[in-house]
Amino acid sequence: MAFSKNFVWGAATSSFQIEGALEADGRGRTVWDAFCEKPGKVHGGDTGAVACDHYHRSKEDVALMREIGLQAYRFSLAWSRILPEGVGQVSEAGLGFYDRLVDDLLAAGVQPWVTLFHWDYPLALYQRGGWLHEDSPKWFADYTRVVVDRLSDRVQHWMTLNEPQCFVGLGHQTGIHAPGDQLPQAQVLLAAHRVLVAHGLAVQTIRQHAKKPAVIGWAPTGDVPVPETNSAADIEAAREAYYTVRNGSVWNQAWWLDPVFKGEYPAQGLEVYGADAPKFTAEEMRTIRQPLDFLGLNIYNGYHVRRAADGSVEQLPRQLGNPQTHMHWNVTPPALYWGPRFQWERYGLPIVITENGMSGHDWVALDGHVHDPARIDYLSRYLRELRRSAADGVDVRGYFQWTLMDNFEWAEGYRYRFGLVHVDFNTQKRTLKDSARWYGELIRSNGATLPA
Ligand code: IFM
Repeated sequence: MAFSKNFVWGAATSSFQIEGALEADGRGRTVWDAFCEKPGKVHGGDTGAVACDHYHRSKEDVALMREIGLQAYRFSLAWSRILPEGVGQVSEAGLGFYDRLVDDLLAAGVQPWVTLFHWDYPLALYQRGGWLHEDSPKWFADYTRVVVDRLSDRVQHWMTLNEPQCFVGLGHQTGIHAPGDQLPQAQVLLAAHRVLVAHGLAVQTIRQHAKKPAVIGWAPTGDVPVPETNSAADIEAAREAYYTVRNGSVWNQAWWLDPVFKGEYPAQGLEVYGADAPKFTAEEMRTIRQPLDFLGLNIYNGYHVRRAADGSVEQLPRQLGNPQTHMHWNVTPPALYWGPRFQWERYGLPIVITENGMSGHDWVALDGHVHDPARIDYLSRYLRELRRSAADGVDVRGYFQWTLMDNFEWAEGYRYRFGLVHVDFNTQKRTLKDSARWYGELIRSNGATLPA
């Protein structure tokens, strides 16, 4: 079976990674603005100051989306462009930017899929306690209300949070991302809890105030354990690895997804986190568990596991010389089969791949084009696996390639290029890569041009 008739094909970006214009029109500072200013935190001292200058070039970028043939564009809103202090005064200029972007997208025949939060947390709120503050879920809900009041007459697809595992784990536990904190586990888990309540309140806000029927999801992430063989034992070992909570880490699925879909933290997680687990009320758990329309999954890579003779889950070493992207992420296409399948089997919600893609050694060749055969091969291999999961009964509704254009790769600065469109960061010249044209053809055929 091929991709369903209404399957949605798109590409994704996020505000801080592409917009630049950090001081334009009264935008408030974010934790990422401050983090980039700290010596040694971002590769090469790179910052988001200009990025792809999308704030000033959004019309050109929408024209590129149209040229490629995207059906949908997933982008995030910069909270502090809309509310410079995070709460209170609304910036008409900031809101107006997204208002016009939505109009331009619709005029180009591209459906807007809006992510409310993709890591650029307002600095003013961080200084008041950030995600640890007990009011932080309400701050997020109030911001959501402003956005929904303005955009929901045209926007129907919403995602609350992008990759909570990252902005909590990397931002508050290991500190390699903004705001750069290394908190004790109990505080990390408290922040995570507030994040989940914020998600729930935002969903309620969208449902109550959207002017058009809303289609709502969120976009967690995580490497996918791939069973070494198709034996029931190895499949079960992979499933176990995917949902197991490990002490000292927030990199798992169950701690984040069980509350959202089942209204409870996993018992195994409560046990391993022990006294560090957050105190919560039944009402908070009810708030977190709001009906959603889809589960967004950001999936890039996986690792192989099998059931060991002693019954434990054994992670296999990567094979010598296995293919890796420029950023040294293992190329593991079956991750896009097993991830959607495990999540569908456990939570039963339609799946949208909200991110998938690779960083490559891309540059403009002497002939003026950007040849990126590795990306075409990567996407082909992963999408074949996604197609296989659909054929096996997983309800897969859409796919968003990460990312529309080369951009600011967080602590890695500008050195890794994930885009379908090459960006010369000195001149801001955009060049469609070969993969963009390939992807356009794939979209027009609804995936039929993928190899068997
Ligand atoms: O660039 C990031 C994105 O912001 C979140 N998901 C992973 C991408 C590649 O690292």
